[in-house]
Amino acid sequence: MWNKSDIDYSVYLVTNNELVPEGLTIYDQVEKSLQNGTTIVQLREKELDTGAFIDRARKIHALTKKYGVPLIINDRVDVAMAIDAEGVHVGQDDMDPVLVRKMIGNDKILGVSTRCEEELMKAINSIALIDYVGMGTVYSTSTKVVKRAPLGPAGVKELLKVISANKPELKSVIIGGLNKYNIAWTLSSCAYDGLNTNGVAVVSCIMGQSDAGLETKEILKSVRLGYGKLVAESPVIDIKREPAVVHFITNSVAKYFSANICIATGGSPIMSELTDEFKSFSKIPKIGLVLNTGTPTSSSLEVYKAAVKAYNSQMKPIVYDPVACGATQGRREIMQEVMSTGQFTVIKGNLAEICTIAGVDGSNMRGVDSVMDIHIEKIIPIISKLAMDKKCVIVMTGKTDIVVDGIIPTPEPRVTLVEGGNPLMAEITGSGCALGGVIAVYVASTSFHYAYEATVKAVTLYKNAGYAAGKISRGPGSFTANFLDELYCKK
Ligand code: 3NM
Ligand code: MG
Repeated sequence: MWNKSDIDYSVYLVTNNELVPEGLTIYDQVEKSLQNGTTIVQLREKELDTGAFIDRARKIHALTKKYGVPLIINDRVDVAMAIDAEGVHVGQDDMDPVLVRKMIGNDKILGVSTRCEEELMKAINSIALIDYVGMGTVYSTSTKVVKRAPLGPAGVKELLKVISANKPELKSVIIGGLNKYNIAWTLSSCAYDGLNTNGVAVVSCIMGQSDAGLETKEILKSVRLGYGKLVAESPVIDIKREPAVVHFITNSVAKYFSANICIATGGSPIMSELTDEFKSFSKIPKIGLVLNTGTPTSSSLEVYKAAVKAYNSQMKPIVYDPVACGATQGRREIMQEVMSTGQFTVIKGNLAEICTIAGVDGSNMRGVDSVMDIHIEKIIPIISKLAMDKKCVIVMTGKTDIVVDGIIPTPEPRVTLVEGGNPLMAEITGSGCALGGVIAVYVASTSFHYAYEATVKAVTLYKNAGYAAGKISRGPGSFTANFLDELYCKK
């Protein structure tokens, strides 16, 4: 018999048979995940006929029982009753929770999906004795078609406030686009405001992985870090008080200039491509990585991947600059490999680079306007979608820099256009690359939750310094010196 108040919702695995990699089965995935710390399982089947659904549910139930974990059936009360599962989960368009409760009795777990305050209040006030609510979508997801904008951590916090004000004993889990990288950040953001959800519900980041056991372990670690408020908050970005270290993996042309610019803006640069060091660098408290793939060699990819893994594992920011990533097939492949290795905090690129990453043709995006060199109304939706999909901040550089927030959509991504600069910036080599370092200084100086604000600050500083330096310079030589001075004085 289950004591409902003791159910551990920390890692709530929702199955999806379609995501299971070739050569593995749903049973392999669920069992490996159970062995490594999943605390509750929901069987979610959208295609199976009733007989096959019951058959699968019985097999999954045998596994969950073996590991002492409750099994929840999505939507189908009859299937849950047929196999005597521990509970049922219903969405807003499924059977009324009051009816579900009548059918399953008071001892079973009943969960309901809620997407907004209104649905949450309905669940709170329901006479169905709902045990927990699922709250989502937190971030964009490709596992399920969702019509509403993601809640983001801010939206989650609003819902958690409603629970704590109206029914603090109601359990909750969050769902949608959660992965081993963003779980700690999301939970710590809630914990910082004294709000706690009971767990994270995940699908693709376990079901779709070749090593579901390892991934479960990492997610559990991320959950614990999040509850432990790992991420120090510093809403005021003060780089003078909180100097950051920037680890540059950057192209050979930009190294010297990037290091100088980094120092001028208050950071300490480290240039290293020695993979053995990455792990220990990534443990430095305020460090950010600039990954600039501008001059790749035949062995660079392994260095890039090792760096992404190291910084992701320590939840440290990465600014990715995919220089000329669309120029050749080789560069395109490097970009795709790097992108699939992990999570980035900021991606910075020009029009062509951002379009390449977004997989769209950028040739019709160029405008003729002298202020904006692009069709802003066409490009913003593309950048916004990319930012949401990749759950990061995107900076598109040009005459006007565009910064878009895909980390904390509220509910639409925030967009800032930054004007300024000077044409001489294009006459000195590495000025675009060095901006990545300034962004890293600012982003590493604050917490993940303020990555957008930090990026806007860095980009604005850069444009302002370029503008001021341009006014007093005769050409690229004096501009370089003046630009460095302006950054140094304005930071
Ligand atoms: N429900 P993943 S989002 C099953 O918002 C489900 O209610 C959602 O999958 C909701 O962890 C979702 O792969 C899918 O992003 C979540
Ligand atoms: Mg449903």
